[in-house]
Amino acid sequence: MDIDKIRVVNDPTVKWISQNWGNKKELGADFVQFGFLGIPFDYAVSHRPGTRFGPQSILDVLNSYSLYCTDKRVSLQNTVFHDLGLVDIVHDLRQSYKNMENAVVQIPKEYIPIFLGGDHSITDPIIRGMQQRSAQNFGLIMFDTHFDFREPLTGKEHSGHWLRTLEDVIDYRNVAMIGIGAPIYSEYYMAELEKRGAKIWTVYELRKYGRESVIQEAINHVLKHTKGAYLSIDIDCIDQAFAPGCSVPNPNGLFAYEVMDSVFEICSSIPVVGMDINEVSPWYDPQENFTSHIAANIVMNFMAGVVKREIWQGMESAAVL
Ligand SMILES: [Mn+2]
Repeated sequence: MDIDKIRVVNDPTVKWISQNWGNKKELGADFVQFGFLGIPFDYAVSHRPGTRFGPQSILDVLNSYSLYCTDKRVSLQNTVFHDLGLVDIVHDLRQSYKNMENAVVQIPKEYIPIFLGGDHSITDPIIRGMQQRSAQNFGLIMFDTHFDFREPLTGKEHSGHWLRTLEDVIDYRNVAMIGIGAPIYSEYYMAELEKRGAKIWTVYELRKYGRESVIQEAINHVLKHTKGAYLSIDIDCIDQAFAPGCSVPNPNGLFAYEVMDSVFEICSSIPVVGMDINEVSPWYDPQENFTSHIAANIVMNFMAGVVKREIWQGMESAAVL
């Protein structure tokens, strides 16, 4: 079996499969297992539709990559990639969210899941599912230009209020938000989130205080009351110059490397129980897969960070959390 390439092949005719593309005997005792779950969903997109095509596009790009994260000098050879297929999306918003949550709960405990969206509303059922499959409390580190904290209006659900609808299950003191900046919210949202204990860094503040020290502060913040973190990355945290293929392009976003390096540094420092990358909408890319390549590179940095921490440094796996 050729394990020099990342091969996560998604078969839309199979709703729930788990394939082991590596050979555990060859890999030896130390290996990390990632589970890829696609969520081809855009019923709740707040602006332009098309994020249902995100998962396949990101997987296509990942399939063309090698097992070496060259930028960070980390090999992913001792890694098993499980294809968990696609969540069954039906013409019923609530049933689709239920299917997402049920799929997350079923993921074997020893896998670190990587969710490929989908609009950002998927993070509500993902977090609910992750809480059921995790033994320990984990914080949330979120990269997004938007707060996603609006009051939901019945019948007008969209991807801009998942952080609010989670208020029955999450403690905002364990939330760190990085890259906020879109001027479409009133001051209330910033004040309310900070009142509830969330830490927020805008794009300006990240650069003013320095990326590395902000990331360290974000880590310290979520570890105050938890044992690890879950990462939710909205591709619109990245500037539209780099990531135009998304639902809501952002003219004041982070540079792609700022997100990639931050994700790597977080994952190589602390236990990370999983991640989602969302809002990739490939049809808006001016050239094929520009934005999906950024998403795939973020996933590479996520995996490289986890592998560096768990294999190189021999730290306890986040999968046990
Ligand atoms: Mn978002």
